[in-house]
Amino acid sequence: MSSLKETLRKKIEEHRPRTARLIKEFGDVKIGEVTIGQAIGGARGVKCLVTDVSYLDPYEGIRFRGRTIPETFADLPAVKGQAYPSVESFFYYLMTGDIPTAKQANEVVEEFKKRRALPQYVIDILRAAPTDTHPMTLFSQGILAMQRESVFVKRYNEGMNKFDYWEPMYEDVLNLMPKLPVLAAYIYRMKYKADIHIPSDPDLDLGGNFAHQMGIAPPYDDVARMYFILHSDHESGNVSAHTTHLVASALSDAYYSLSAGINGLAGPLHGLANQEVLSWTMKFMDSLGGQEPTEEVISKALWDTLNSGQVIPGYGHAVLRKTDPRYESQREFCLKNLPDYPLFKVISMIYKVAPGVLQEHGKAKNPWPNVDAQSGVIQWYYGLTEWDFYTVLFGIGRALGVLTNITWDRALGYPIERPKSVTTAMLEEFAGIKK
Ligand code: HAX
Repeated sequence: MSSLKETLRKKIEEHRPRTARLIKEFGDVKIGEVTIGQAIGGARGVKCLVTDVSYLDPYEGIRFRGRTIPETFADLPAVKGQAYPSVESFFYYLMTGDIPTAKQANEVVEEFKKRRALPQYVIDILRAAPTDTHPMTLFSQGILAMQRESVFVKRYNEGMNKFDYWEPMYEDVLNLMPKLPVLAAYIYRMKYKADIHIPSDPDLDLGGNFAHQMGIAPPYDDVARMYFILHSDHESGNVSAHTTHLVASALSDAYYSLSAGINGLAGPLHGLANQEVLSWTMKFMDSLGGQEPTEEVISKALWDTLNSGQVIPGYGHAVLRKTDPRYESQREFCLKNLPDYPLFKVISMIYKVAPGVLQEHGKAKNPWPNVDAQSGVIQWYYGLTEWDFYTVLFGIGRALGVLTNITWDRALGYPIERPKSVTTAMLEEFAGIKK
């Protein structure tokens, strides 16, 4: 058995009594109340999900298993000769909460390599889709197509003890995760690179092989590692994480669950915002007709967007109340690696202007940028200019977090999710305005 699975088993066995005790002895303890505003308003701030994989503080930002982004990058073993850790070492960390040794991380690298080949039937399905199909649709379809391989379904149909559910879920997760970058690279090259494909390189880790199969030279491999880790998890309430968890709660397997989560990520208020940021910025640049952007014209363009009833993509957040540390981390990368790049300068100018515009507009509770405001510039700089593809990159990263979560959901025996709804008339009764 691999060291990851062994460690995970130990952690699960240690954790189970904590969850069981909380339900049995303290199940009636209140952790919050729900208002009418929250019931109508997308359950904002309602505490009704449990995860130990990450926690999002409105003012501090995300912590993965208790570590901030800089701490995570500093503490995980970096890939030899590179600035960032391998995605595989991060996956070990997310799953177990332990920083892996170089040997343990390498075991995951090798395990992922064994499982990453994309079945031919997935390729056939992708190729059968109309050529204008969005890359996110293809990505979701590719994941769903592989559902027939689910180990969980096979074991469930054979008859399995509830306490053993996590093991076949883990197997599905380990089969699915390494295939995602390969699937993504296939979609990318089929759509945008004359359908010419690059075979995977058996010497490379997930990030390295992704860059290689995309056909983008180093240091894009390190960019991919950074990007996937940064986008992995943002606690459980965001649409992609919540959807994946919700679908898995019906004992749907990892393929069904992740495909559903990816569909949620494809919404413009969620992951697709990274595509929207680039398309907004490029339209804005085009409108300048070659003139240098100034803060005044940026401000006008932002107001035009707001006045036409649209959102400023890449700004605002349902939980955060400051600049997203994932934005800051990518900004630092840009300041170090592409400080004079014209597009980065425009994005920096927007950062200077947009929070003030949004404050003056007076609606958004958080006028600061989120992860999506900065990520496209880096991709563009390294030659990935097809912005329709950006959310697929997000999807690979997000899979790390949500697949870890659903493994733990099965380990801790979380039940089928089923909140209660009320009618508008009932709310009027609660409010005391109904006769
Ligand atoms: N531009 C214009 N208006 C905005 C805004 C923005 N960037 N952010 C919020 N608002 C508006 C809302 O639309 C809402 O308006 P109404 O009262 O008319 O409905 C009002 O301000 C209050 O919203 P909020 O409470 O501050 O924000 P929500 O929790 O409702 O929504 C969103 C959070 C991220 C969806 C929102 O800020 C938004 O639409 N941002 C732009 C899209 C975006 O960048 N999405 C990516 C978010 C990060 C993420 O999930 N990445 O995957």
